[in-house]
Amino acid sequence: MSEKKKIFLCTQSMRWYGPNDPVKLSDIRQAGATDVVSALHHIPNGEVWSIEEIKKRQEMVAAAGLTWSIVESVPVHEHIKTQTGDFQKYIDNYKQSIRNLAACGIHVITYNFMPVLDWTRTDLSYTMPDGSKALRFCKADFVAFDLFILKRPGAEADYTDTEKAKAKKHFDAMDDAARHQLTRNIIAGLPGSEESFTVQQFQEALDRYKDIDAEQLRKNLCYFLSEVTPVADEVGSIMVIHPDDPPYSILGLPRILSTAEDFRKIITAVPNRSNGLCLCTGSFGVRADNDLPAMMREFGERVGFVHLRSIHVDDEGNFYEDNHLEGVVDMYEMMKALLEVEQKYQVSIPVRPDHGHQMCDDLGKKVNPGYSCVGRLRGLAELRGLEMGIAKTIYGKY
Ligand code: DNO
Repeated sequence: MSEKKKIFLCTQSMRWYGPNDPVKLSDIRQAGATDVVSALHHIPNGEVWSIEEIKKRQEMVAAAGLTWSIVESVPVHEHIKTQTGDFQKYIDNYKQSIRNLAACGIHVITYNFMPVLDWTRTDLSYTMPDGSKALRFCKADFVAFDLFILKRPGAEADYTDTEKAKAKKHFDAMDDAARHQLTRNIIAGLPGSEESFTVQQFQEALDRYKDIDAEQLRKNLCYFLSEVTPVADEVGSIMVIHPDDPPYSILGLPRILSTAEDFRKIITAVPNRSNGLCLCTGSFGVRADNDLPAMMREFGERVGFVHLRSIHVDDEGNFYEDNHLEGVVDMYEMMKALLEVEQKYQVSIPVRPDHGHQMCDDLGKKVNPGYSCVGRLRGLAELRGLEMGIAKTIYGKY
């Protein structure tokens, strides 16, 4: 590499949920991030984000010495996913939001196409050996919810006898409070998901997918993309889709972004350059068949945003969120691939430490699960150090 060539590094960002977030913008600045990932959660799903509202948020962030450069997420209305009701109107509104964001200089838009639920966990305060709290997905608890609380018609057919027996044991061991908590953890909406349900509303929402299989859901996604990506191309923005979390079918729902092959299908159907990926290492990483550094290299420029997180996974499909440099994700190889792509295309890719343990002074505080301050600060600090070590070793600079 010649001395004069510029070295491209990651844009270090952190998520901020807006004025109601218990984490302050000054905390994010002190954590060392330069950029903020945010969304206008107060605007109802499906409505246009006006320039005025975008600017208001942008000014708040700028006043703290930070830049709002990534949206996570402009939510995709359920009617667009199921292609029912007013879906065309919601698509038109989405296009306008893309234009308005671009007019304000915001060009990275995260979204997901997971039916009904965004990300799913069963336990929001799993105690780690060091006393910090992690988010966890326990398969048997999830199956217990499905079979004995939701009582979803046909659910029995989705599980083996062993899984059912284990779920029954877990269910019997829970008191009413534990069952209530489990239900809330699954359907009351984790931070960032724009929907929240009662058990009955939840079953109704699932029923809307009765006749939609993965093939149909993919078609609906590709239709949506064929409408919005020409607008994003025109205004120089990128739409980055977040993978399924967890990366397999749950509750009989179709899933269409759990593997590299899934993303290949989406970009083959809609090759527009703004059809991008939010490479979430924690979501894809739950599957041993996802080679994350290889995905980073293969999808290259289409990776418009990276969530860096690791997980501990066991043989039964349980996982908990691990420290950023531990667990099954090889963060060293991932960061190397990320830096390679940045040099190859001469771009700086935004990354954020995804989630973090609730720890130190945050224990006992009211926090958005996964989004407390200190755990993410630890994550970002570790990731920044890793990046510096690799960049200095390979490119001689940081
Ligand atoms: C969870 C997040 C997701 C993500 C959406 C993107 O912590 O990664 O909620 O923001 O799926 O639309």
